This record gives sequence, structure tokens and C-alpha cells, in this order.
Amino acid sequence: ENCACNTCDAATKKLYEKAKSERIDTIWDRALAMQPQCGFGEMGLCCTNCSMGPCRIVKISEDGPKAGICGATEDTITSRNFARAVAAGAAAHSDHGRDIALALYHAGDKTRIRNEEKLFKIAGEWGITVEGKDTVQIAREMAERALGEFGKVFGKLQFLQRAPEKRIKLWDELGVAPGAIDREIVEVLHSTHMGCDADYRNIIRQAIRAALSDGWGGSMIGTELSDVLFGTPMPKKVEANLGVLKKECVNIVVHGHDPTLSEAIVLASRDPELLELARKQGAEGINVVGMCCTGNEIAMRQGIPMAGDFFQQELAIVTGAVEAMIVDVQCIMPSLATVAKCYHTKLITTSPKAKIPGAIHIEFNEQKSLEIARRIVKDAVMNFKNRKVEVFIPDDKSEGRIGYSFEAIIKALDRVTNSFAHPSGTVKPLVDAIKSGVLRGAAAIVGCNNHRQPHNTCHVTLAKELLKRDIIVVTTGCGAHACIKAGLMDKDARKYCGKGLATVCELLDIPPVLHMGSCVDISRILVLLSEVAKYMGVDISDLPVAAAAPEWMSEKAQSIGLYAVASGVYVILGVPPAVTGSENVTGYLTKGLESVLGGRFEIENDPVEAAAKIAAHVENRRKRLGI
Ligand code: BF8
Ligand code: SF4
Repeated sequence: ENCACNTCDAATKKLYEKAKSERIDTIWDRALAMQPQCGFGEMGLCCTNCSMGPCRIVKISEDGPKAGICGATEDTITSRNFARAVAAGAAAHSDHGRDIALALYHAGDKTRIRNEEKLFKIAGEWGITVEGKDTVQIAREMAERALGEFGKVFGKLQFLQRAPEKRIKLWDELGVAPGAIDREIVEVLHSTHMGCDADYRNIIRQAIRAALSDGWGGSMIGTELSDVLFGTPMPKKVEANLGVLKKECVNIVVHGHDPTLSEAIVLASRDPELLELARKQGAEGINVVGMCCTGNEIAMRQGIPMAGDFFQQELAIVTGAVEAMIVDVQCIMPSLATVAKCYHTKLITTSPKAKIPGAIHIEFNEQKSLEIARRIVKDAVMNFKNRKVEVFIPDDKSEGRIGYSFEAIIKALDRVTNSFAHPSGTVKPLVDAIKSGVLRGAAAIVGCNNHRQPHNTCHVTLAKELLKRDIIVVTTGCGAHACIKAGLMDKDARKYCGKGLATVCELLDIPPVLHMGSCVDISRILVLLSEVAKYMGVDISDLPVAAAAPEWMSEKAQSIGLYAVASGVYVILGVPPAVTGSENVTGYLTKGLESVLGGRFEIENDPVEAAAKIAAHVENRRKRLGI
């Protein structure tokens, strides 16, 4: 408990030690200093929704208030807090999606739309006529339609039609099919306002609508339109961990979430003029690497190295080798400014939505993206000479094959198709492998890092435990960083697999852990689940699948968890959400919801136990399906 940096990652450990010796505080030191953390907050029993509060419910003894000043009970307070967290998460993902739609709207010329095939595919899906229109026109129309999803007055979200029929029907019956994304988020804020909704079931119902508007709305728009703009990810080899930084090069870390910024930085870093300038400064080249979800986005599409996860952001600077860290939105620790001050690193914020005191702000906009990116890269290059401390880059790095978009998975499956048994372009080979029992099922391991759980250990242990049970793993976000660092996306990882899964990996030439992208790309998992369910003629909740977020921490993760549950998935959380102060709310989320939606939450912090629970769930579903 008292060991501050409990990680299984060697690079992290080494750089944490360096930080200590240089008296730099990092996430682990601050977490330790925060102990003991507030029990009321932890259990969700504190309400600050009006200025009569803060109110807190005392659970540990008979004495003390059992209701807020307005009379709100523990059920009301915890469910309201949870719903607000979900709404904030849905807002973050969806606003990211909106920015991508705006980038598509402003794309302007054809060269900036790299994936016409996907453009036409979505146009077909949305009923946008393409005859007689050029690419830019179609893109603009599609962007407008996507932007309309945020505030349309009537109807349901367009991407909901991708779900299996039974699921759509269920959502309609329950009244949880989201209408417009912004509206669903607003309704959570309204209904959880002081003196409004007090019924925890109804509060969670509205939270479900907001969460679904994230997964099947904002996130899916983010993913799909990013593919249109920048290309659909396809398998490629990349390197990962902080060892990807290069002592002799200008190192630029791009960190955050929106691929429009990082794609432009990558392009600028290849500009011959800037390369020449870098050489004049004594550097061998310009090395762009990615952190957190931005790292996933540009690794998946451009093969840029994945420098590290959420807990490694400060440590990248501690190497003393980073000329610039360029950030946009979400999961960017404000502490970066403090750490950067102790080195020569320039911390550059780029979004009007996320400024950090102590950072340099260079506002990014899509219309002038390359121009701005060049300026930023030039700043980094000119900073090469200012390195202060002795550079230390740990030699820890690993390699893996990533880029498994839904389309890439279908393509991999095509390897075993022949015209009779397996028509190409379908999920049939996957379904066959599951039906025959060669694969017992599939699980998603997603989410963040959290000091309440040993860093990376939970992701990696859970993955290995599942692989040996012939459960194939898909991953996104910081979970993907953990898995690639541990070598689980390497061919060699077959050694962790049971016989069935090893054979499947061999036949399809895939690693047993498939990197499906950033956190908004969990929408790709929804698409995959839907296609498998439709092919089998069942609902998502019938499939032998599960999801886990063993080290989650963000509001986005709560939104994802809830939309997965509402889509019929069994979701294990390694860290409990702040609802444990109410037995009713906790019971509803972890048990009650199953009879309503077919999915539910489970709280389990031990990854070995979590794997056993997932396996039990998978076997239960197999039995129900009669396979
Ligand atoms: O959206 S996994 S720490 S980086 S929230 Fe953040 Fe969590 Fe990482 Fe991306 Ni997702
Ligand atoms: Fe207290 Fe009720 Fe106000 Fe919350 S809404 S702070 S419980 S009085």
C-alpha cells in the first residue's frame, strides 16, 4: 500500500526513480499524499448540487444525517452523482466526435479526405445520395448530418440502426433509445438538478440514454469520420514504451485525443525544411511519438510509436529528452506544467477547451492545421539545444502488431475463407470458431490507469488469464498500451494462449490481443459485436463475451461502462464507481439491470478473479446458446 509506484512496467519504475532522485513529484507521490481519501466522496454520499450543501450521508454509524438538507436520500445522491459523471464522460467523447465532424465539414479539398471508400459506405448507410456530387460535397453533407445528430429535434440517432434488431426493439420498449446527443446530456444535468428527479432507477435510466448517445452516437461519429478523414486502421508493426524516445533526435510527444492535431504534427515532422533545420541544431532527425489515446490514434493509422499510457505522461518529460509535449484535450495532467518547468520541455496546449497555467498556448484550427503544426514542430526543433539535465531514456521497448479496426478484422478473417464454407467479407469464420468451441469467447480489456490498482499489472494479468482459457482479447485506450508493452501483441504471445486460440492466431496471422484503437474506438467493438450477433440471429446479450476496465478512472470510462451494459454486455470494473454508499443503487447496477438490459456491472479488483468471472459468464452464455 505504501509503496508509491506499484507498476509492473520496467521503464516506468526506472523513470519514477529518476523523478524521485530529482525531487520531482509524480502521480504516485501525490496519490500517497492524498491518503486517507474522503470516505463520503468515495462512496458517492456527498452532494454539492445546491448551496445548502455540501450534504453528506453518514453510513458508518447510527448517528448522523441519513438524508440531505432537502431530504435527498443516499439512493438519490449516489445515483445523481453517477449520472452526472456519465453525462460528463458522454460529453467529452461526443464533443470530440463533433470536432471530427467539423474537421470533415471544413476539409475543403479532396486530398484531405483520405478514405473515399468509407465515405461512400457511410453515405449509403445514411441515405445520402452520391450521384452527381463530388467527394468534398458528399463529405460536407455527411458532416452536416453528423453535426445534426447532436441537436436534432425529432427521431433517433442514425447509428442505432447498426445494432441487432432485438436490441433496437428493447431500447425502444424501455424508452432509452437516444434522440439527440446534446439533449441526452442536458437532460441528465436537468433531472439531477436540486429538487428534480429523486428516483434512482429513473435517474439511471436517463444516464443510460446519455451513455448510449456516446457509444452509438458521439464516439461512433468520432471513429467513423476519423476513418474517412485519415484512413481506416490496418495491421502494422509498432514499437511501444518510453524506450521509443531517441537521444539523438528532436523528440516530440503528442498527447491527448483528437487525431486532427497529431496527424498534422506527423506531416509537419516529415517536412524536409524542418528536418534540415533539426540537423543544423545537431539532431539526427525528428522523432514524433504518441501518448495515451492520441498515441493509439496515430499508431493505428501511421505506425507512430506508442510512447506510453496515462501514468507515464510525466515520466516522458523526466527523461530530459522531450523537446515538446503537445496536448489537446482529456487525460492531460495539469501537473505536466510543473514537471516541464524542471526540464527544457515545452508544454504546448492547443485547444481552447484545455489551457494549462504554465504552458505555452498555440491554438490549433483545422483550416490552418499544417501551418500551425509546422510552427509547433519548429519550436520543438529550436528547443533541442536547450536540454538541461543528463538525458536518460530507459532501454525498455516492445514491439507489436496493431491496427485491428473492424474492417481489418474482417480482412484477417478472409484469410480462411473459401467460396463454399466461408463467404468472404463476413464474421462467419469467427462465429464458426466460437460455435465449435475452438474459441470459448471474447473479452474487451479497456480503460485507464488508477493508483488504486497496481499500474498495468491488472490489464496484463487479466489478459494472460483470458488467453490461456481460449478467450480472445480486444483492447483500446490505455489498456492497449499496457498490453503492447507486455508483449501481448507480438506473435510470440501465442505462448500465453490455450491450444484453440493459438491455432486461430496461427491461421489468421494475428496476435491474441487485438488493438482496436482509442477509447472512442470502443464503438468499433460495438460494431463487431453487432455483426456477430446479427450473423448468429441473436442479441448482443446472448453472446459469450464480456468487457473489463480493471484500472479505470475517468468519467468517460463510466459512460463507456454504462453504454456497454446497456448494449447487453457484462462489464467488470476493477475499481468501484462512487455508488457504494447506496445498496439499492449498487445492487441495481450490478444485479438489477441484467433482467432489464441483459448486461450488468460487476466489481472485482483482482484480475485473476475477474478472469474467472468472465470465463464463467462466457460458459454460461455458451450453454444458453446451446453451443
Ligand atoms: O480516453 S484510457 S486514461 S487516455 S480515459 Fe484517458 Fe483512460 Fe487513457 Fe483516452 Ni480513455
Ligand atoms: Fe444537500 Fe439536497 Fe442541496 Fe444536495 S441538493 S446539497 S442533498 S440540500
